Amino acid sequence: MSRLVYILNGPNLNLLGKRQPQIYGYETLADVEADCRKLAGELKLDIRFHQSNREYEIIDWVHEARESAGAIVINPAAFTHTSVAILDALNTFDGPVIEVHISNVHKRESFRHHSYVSLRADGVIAGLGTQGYQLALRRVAQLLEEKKG
Ligand code: CA2
Repeated sequence: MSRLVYILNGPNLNLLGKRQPQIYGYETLADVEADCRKLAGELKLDIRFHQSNREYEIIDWVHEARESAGAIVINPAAFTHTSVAILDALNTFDGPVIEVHISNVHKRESFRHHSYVSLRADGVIAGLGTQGYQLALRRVAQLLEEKKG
């Protein structure tokens, strides 16, 4: 099983740390990527870290992951609540999928309470801030170990 993990981020997450810190905190997406790279090194995982404001790019990365990756960590951002297309793409991926939300979506507007991606995700992390990405990576490392047997 490949130890490559795709970490995918949806629309507006490029603004992380620059707006609405009361909801999303002060870390930028570059900080999150650096933290993930450091932890991935410790866990002996390789990562591809991407962000896009375009749904089709996220779908294309999921297709790429099908060819080479062992797991996907995804914060689909607003596409969480709207995208059957991302759900369909994730359903073609065989390895573990962990869904991450920085904020506690269940404490927010009701339209954030439903996630299409959760219909595929093996685990969901919400409301733990940007630390959620690292917790997701730790879980993925464990699941990949278990699969190795
Ligand atoms: O809590 C999360 O991680 C979300 O996925 C973030 C999405 C939101 O639509 C989801 O309901 C929950 C929004 C991402 C926007 O990111 C920003 C970051 C900083 C400033 C403005 C937007």
